[in-house]
Amino acid sequence: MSRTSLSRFLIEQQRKAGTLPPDLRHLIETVARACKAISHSVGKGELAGILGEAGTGNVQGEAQKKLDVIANDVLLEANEWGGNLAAMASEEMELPYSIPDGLPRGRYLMLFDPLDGSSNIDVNISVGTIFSVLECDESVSGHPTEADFLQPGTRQVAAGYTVYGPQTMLVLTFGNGVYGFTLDRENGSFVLTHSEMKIPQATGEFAINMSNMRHWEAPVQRYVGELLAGKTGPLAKDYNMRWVASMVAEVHRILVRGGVFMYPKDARDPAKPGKLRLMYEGNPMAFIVEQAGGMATNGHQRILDIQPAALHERVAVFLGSKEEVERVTAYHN
Ligand code: AFP
Repeated sequence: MSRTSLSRFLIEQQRKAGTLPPDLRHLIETVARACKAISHSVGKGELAGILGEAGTGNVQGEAQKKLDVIANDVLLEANEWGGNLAAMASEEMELPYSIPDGLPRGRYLMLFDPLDGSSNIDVNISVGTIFSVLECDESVSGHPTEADFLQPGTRQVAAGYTVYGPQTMLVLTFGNGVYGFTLDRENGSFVLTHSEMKIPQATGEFAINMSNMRHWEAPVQRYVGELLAGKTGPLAKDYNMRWVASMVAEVHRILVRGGVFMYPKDARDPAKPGKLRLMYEGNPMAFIVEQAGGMATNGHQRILDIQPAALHERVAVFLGSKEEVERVTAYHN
């Protein structure tokens, strides 16, 4: 069987009616290289002494794991000298990281969650990297600021994630379908294994952290109540439940076999519209899910249409198989 490497796939995309600019191709290759390094560290675990807490906190007040910090540094170092980016922003940094003076600056902005699901690292469960690429406005001449990143998800030119599980897989979209690449650990290259990934419209599987049930708003209470009622309830169908607590792993499962993933707004902290972050979790995952034929809303509107007001803004998330996301969104509206 002839294999298509990530490099070959990207070059072919570039040739195909110019759908992929060369500098964006180069950026994605660099991100993929960084993800291989992160995959290697994740795979070593305790052998490299990198499990456990870093002893620091991030801007959201969450304790950082050693691997959160390592993955963030790997992504910054790999991308700062490539000449494709004007600045980067990350879950682990309060402010954007501008490409230092003396290094060539490119026209893209990248946001990432370097190690999503990091509370799962120490227990050897899948974690992942999520990234989103935007264009920097041409009028920005100096160092980009937070305001330059505040673009709705519809403006993303690329998004992807790498899941570090039993296999390491990179899943990508540039707005014309979703493609999955499996890391061949023997020769170190990502190989196209999942072409044109499509989410089934209907599903019998849902994912939500049920321990928060008492804090949910009425539409979510109603919807999950109906899922739990199964065949004898209004949906007349039995549903199965999964909760990995790594969004990357949940989205990957949904891309492969369908399902609905929810992290709703809840009453634990009424000031927050949800737990997940819009710009480096909600937007890239919504872009991928929509490109695979699924749907992603905050309960009221399409996630990709939200105008962000802050870099680390939070968002409620309902994504996956269209029939179910439509239903839970209709209950909100
Ligand atoms: P961590 O990266 O802090 O482990 O958070 C992971 C996450 O943002 C997302 O990947 C999960 O879906 C969600 O949080 C899990 O949250 P709960 O711990 O509230 O279930």
